[in-house]
Amino acid sequence: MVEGIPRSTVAGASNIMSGRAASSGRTYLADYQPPVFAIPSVQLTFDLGDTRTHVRALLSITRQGAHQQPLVLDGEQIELLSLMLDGAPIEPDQWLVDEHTLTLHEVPDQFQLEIETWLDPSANTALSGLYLSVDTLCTQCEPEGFRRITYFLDRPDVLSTYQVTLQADRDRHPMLLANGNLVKSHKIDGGRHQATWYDPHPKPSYLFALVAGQLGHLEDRFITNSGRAVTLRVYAHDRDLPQCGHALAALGEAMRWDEQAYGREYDLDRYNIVAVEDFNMGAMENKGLNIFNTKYVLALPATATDRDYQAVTSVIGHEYFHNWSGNRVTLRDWFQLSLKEGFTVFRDQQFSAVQGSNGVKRIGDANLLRTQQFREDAGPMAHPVQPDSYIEINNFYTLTVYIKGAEVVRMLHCLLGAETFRKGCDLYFDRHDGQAVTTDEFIRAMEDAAGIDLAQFRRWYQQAGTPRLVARGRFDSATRCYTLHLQQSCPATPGQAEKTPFHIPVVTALFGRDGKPLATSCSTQGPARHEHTLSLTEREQHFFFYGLAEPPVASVLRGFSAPVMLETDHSDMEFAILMGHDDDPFIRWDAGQHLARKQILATLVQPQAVTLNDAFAGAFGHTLHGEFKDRSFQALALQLPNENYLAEFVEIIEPESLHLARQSVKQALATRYRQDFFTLYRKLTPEGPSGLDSASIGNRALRNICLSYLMALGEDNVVSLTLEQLETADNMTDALAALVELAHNVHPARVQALSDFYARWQDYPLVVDKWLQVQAISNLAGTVANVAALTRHPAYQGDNPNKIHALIGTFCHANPLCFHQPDGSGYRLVAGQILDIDPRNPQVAARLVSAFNLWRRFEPGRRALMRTTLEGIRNSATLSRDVAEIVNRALASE
Ligand code: B3K
Ligand code: ZN
Repeated sequence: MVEGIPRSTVAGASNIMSGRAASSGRTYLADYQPPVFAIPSVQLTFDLGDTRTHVRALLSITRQGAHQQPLVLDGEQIELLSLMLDGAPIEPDQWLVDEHTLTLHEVPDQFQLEIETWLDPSANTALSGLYLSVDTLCTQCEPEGFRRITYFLDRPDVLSTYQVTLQADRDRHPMLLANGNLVKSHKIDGGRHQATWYDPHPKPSYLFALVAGQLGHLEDRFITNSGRAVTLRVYAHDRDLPQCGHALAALGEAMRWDEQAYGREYDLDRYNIVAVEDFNMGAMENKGLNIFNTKYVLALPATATDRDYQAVTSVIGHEYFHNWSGNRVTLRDWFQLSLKEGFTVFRDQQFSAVQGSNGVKRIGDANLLRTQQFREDAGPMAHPVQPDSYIEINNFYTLTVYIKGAEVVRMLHCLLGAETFRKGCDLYFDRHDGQAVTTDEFIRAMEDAAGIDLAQFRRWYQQAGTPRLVARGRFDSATRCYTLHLQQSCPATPGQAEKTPFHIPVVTALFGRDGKPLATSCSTQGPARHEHTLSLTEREQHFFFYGLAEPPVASVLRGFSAPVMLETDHSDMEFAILMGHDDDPFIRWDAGQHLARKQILATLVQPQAVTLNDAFAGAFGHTLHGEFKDRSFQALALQLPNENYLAEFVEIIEPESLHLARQSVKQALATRYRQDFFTLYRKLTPEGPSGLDSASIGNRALRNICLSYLMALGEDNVVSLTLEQLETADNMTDALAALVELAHNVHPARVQALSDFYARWQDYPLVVDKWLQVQAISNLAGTVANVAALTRHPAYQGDNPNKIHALIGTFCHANPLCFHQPDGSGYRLVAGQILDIDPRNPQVAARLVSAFNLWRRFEPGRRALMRTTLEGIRNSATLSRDVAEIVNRALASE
C-alpha cells in the first residue's frame, strides 16, 4: 500500500490482475490477463433525472474458456436496486457488493444479467460517469467512468454492441442522444419522451456516451467516398450556435482528409458533436457522439484567437480520427493508451499541417515537446510511452503518452517512408478491425509491410527519458570527406537506471558556407542528394559525406526527426548561416533559438549590462528585416525561448535570474531595433476588417511580436499604441495580445483595460477564461494576491475545469516568476487550491500538483519550500489516489 492512499481506493475488479495489485494499489502491465467473461451485447434503459437517474442494464454474458471463476463486475458511486439472472432474482448468498465491485459467485456459461441501479448526476463533481453540466446531462467514461453508471466489466478489451433507450422530461431535456444511429423516438406519458439508439459496432464501455439537454444544432451532410450519406451535427446551447460553424466545417474537412490520406471512411449514419461547459479535458471520441469542451468548439473572430481556431480544427480532427485509431481498433488495456493517442495525435498533426503552414505546425509541435514533455521526462513522473505500472490511470494521460507517442509514430513514418508507412497502417486497420490490441501489433504491422525488423525501435515504447544526441563534424580536405560523428545516451529515470541504444532517425543535410544546399553521397546511401535519413542504432556511429570542396555546415535533426536533445559543435556563425538559409523551417527556427538561448544564459551573469552577441543580434535583425512569405514563421523565429525551457539548461534553477536575463535581452533587442519594430508594426496595421486567411494570420502574429518587443522599452507612447490596439481590434487575437502586454505593465491604464475587457465579455465564459489567464501570467509583483482575489471573483467557478486551468493552472505552469515567489506565497496559494479541489475533482487537482515536480532542481530556499508544500499536501487526511500518486512520486527518494 502506497503511503497516503486510502485502502478503499485499490484498483477496480477487472484491473486487479493478481494479489500484487490488490496489495499495493498498483496495476502492472505484466499482470495482464484476458477477461474471463465476454459481454457481446448490452441493452441500457435510462430514466433520466438531474438528481436521480435510474439505470436498467441487460447484459448478455458468456464465460470465456473452461473455468469456474466468479463474475466480478466493476461499479462505484451507484446504488444497486435489483439483480436478476435469466429473468429470476438471484439468491442473496449468491452475490456480494462492495464499494468497488459486484461479485456473482456461481453463474452459468451463458446468461442474461439484469441490473437496476440509481445514481445522482448532480452530485457527480468529478465529471466522470454521468453528470450535469449547467442544464445538460452528459457522460465521460474514459478511462473508468462507465462503472459509475452501471456494474460492468469496465475494461477496454470487453467489446459489446449497445442499444440505449433514454427517457426524460420533454421540456427539461428535449434532446436525447446516444452512440450510433437513432432507431426511434416518441412522446410518453407524464410530459416525458424517449429515444432509442443502436450502435452496431462492438465497442468498449469507455466509448459509451449519452447526452440529454436543451440544445440546438448546426447541421451538414457528408457523402463518403463510397457514397454513404452522413448527417453531421454540432449541438450547443442556442446562444452559442453562431460560434459553431468553424467546428462543423472542420469536421467535414477531417472526414475528407482521412479518406484521402489513410483511406478511412466513416461508418454510421450520424456524427454528433456536443459542446458542454464542464469537461475535464478537451474532448472525447465516443463512437458517433463526441462530447467536447466548449473551448474546442466555439470560435468567432471576435471571441477566439487564431490559435483557438487552429486548436478547434486540430481537436475536431483528433476526435474524428479516433474513429479508426482507437474505436474500430481499440486497446487491450490502458498501458496501450499511446496506441490510440500517440497515433491519433500524429494523424491530427498531419491534418493540421495541410490546413495551414506545415513548417509552423512542425515548429509548434516540436516546441511543445521540448518545453513540456522534456520536463516530464526530467522529473519524478518520467515514464515510457508505454508505462509498465500505474496507481491511477488518469494520471497517465500525459504529454509522454500523447505527444512523445506521436513522435514515435512520426519516426516510423520517417524510417519507412510515407508509402510503406501507409501500407503498414492499412495492414494494421484491416488486420485488427473490431479487436482490442497492443502497440506491439501496430509495430508488427509496420514490420510486415516494410519487411524489416523493428525490435530495437520498440525500445521507444519501453524506455523513459529524453535521449541526448551529440553531433560532431570533421572535414578532411585531402579526401574531400565530411565525417559526422553521432553519439547517443539517455539519462537514468525513476526505476530505469540503464538504457540501451535507441533506433534514431537523424535527418541530415549539408550547406555551403554561403548558405547554398549541397548534394552529397553518404556512406549509408548511394546517390548524391541534399537530405539523408541517417539511421543511428549504436551508441556512436560515424557517417561520411563525400565530394565536398569546403567544410560544410551540417543541418542535423531536420524537421525534428527524433524526440531527442541535440548538441552540436556549430560555431555561432554556423548557426547564423542555418538561421538565415536552411530550407528546413524547424532547423532555421531552432538555430535562432540556440543563439537566443546562448545569449540569455550568458546574460545570467550580469543581467543589468547586456552585451548583444554579434552573430545573434545580426541574425535576429536579418529575420526582422526579411521579406518572408510565411509571416507566421517569421513571428516564431523572432520569439525568445521561454523561461521553463531555459530552466532545462541551468544546473540550479533561480526563476528571477532567468526572468531578468530573458527580459534584459528582449529589451536590448527592442532598443537596438526600435525603429524597425515601429516601422513593421505600422506596416502591418490592417486597413480593413480582419480575415482568417493565412496571410492575415501571419500579419497579426508578426505585428503582435513587434508590439511585445516595443512594450519592453517601457515607453508611454507604446502603452498608448497598445491601448489603441485593444480598443480598435475587431478580432480576439489582436485584443488579447494587447491585453497580455498591458497586464505585465504597471501603467495606470492597466486596471481600466482589464475592467473594460471584463465588462465587455462577462457573458462569454471562454473569453472570461482569457481574462483570468492574462492576469495569471502577469509578471507584476502583486500577481499572487491578485490570483488569490480572483478565486473569490463572481466569474470564477471552483468546480469548472476551464476556470481552474485558466487561473490556477496558468499561474503555476506558465508563470514561473510569480509561482516561485521566494516567500513561498505562490506555493501556498496553489497547495490550498489543490486541497480544495481534490475532494470534488481529483483529476483536475492532480494536474496542478505536477507544478511541484521539479522541486529538486531549484535553489535551496525554493527547494525547501516546495518540499514542505508537497509534504503538507501528502499529510492531508483525505487525499484522492490521483493526487497521492503524483505527490508520493515527487517526494520519493531517488
Ligand atoms: N480520449 C480522450 C481523453 C480521455 C481522458 C480521460 N482522463 C480524449 C482524447 O485524447 O481524444
Ligand atoms: Zn485522443
